[in-house]
Amino acid sequence: MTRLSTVAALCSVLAAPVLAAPFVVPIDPAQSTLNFQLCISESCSTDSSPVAGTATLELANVSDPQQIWLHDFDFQLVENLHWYISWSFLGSFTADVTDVAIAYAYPGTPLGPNPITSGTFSFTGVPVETEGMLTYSAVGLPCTVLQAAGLLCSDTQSLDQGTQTADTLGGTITSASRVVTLVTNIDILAPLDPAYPEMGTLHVSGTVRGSVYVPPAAGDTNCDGAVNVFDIDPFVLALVDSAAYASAFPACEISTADTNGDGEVNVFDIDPFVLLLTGG
Ligand SMILES: [Ca+2]
Ligand SMILES: [Ca+2]
Repeated sequence: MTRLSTVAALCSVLAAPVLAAPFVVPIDPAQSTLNFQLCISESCSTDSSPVAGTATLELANVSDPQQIWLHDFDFQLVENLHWYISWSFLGSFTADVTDVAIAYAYPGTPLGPNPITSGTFSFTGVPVETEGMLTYSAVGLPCTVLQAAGLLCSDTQSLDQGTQTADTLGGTITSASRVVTLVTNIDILAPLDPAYPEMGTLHVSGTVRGSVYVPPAAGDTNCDGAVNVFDIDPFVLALVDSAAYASAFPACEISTADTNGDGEVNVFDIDPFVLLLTGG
C-alpha cells in the first residue's frame, strides 16, 4: 500500500461516524395512565391503569435529536381492569383483564432511523406482542349479541395472539441538558371483533411518559453524538486547558475526554481516544 492510499484509508475510517449507543427510558407510572373505554350496544364502561415499563431508544444526536431508532419497549398495566355495563332488566356485561402487557416483538432488530420533526416522531407497522387474560360474562341482551357473533356468553381468553402489527407508535422527544423525555400519546379506537364491528368497540387513550439522563459517549468531546475527527481539537483542548474546554463547550462534559475511564483526563487517555476514532 502506498503512503497516499494508507492516508486515504485512514481518513475514510476517521470520517465514518460512530453512532450513539441505545439508552433505556424508564416509564414513570405517576405520569403514565391509559384509559380503556369498552362500549357494547351503545352502552359504555371505562377503567384505567398507570403504566410501567421501559423503552429503549437511540438518537443520532442526544443534544439536538433529529433522528430516532426504536430498539425495544415493554409496557405493563400496573393495575387490572374491570368493566361492568348494565342494560337494567335487559341484561349486563362484566369483564376483567389481568396482567396486561404490550411489548416490541423483535428486540435486537431496531426500527429506524425515523425523522424527528419539531420534536415529533412516529413509527408505522410496529410489530407487538400482547399478554394478559380476559374473563367476561354476559347475561341477557349482550349474551344474544355475542352469540350472534359466534362467541360464548362467558369465556376466558388469553390476550397473547402472537405477533401483531400496531398501526402507529409515535410521540414527542425533547432533550434539555441531555435529559431526554419521551411522551407517547395513545388514542386507538378499534372494534372488539373486526368481523362483527356492530358488537362494540374498545377505545384506548392516554399518555405514557418517561425521562432519563443520557451521558455523552467517551471520546465525543464536542458532544455532537458521534466520535470522529471533529473531536480531536476539543480532546486536545480538554487535555491541556480544562477551563478553556469548559467555556468552549458549555453544554458538554470534560469526562468525555476520560477515554480510559480512570476518572482523570490526562495523557493516558490519548491512546484509547485514538482507538475510539479508528473504531478499535
Ligand atoms: Ca463528536
Ligand atoms: Ca483517563
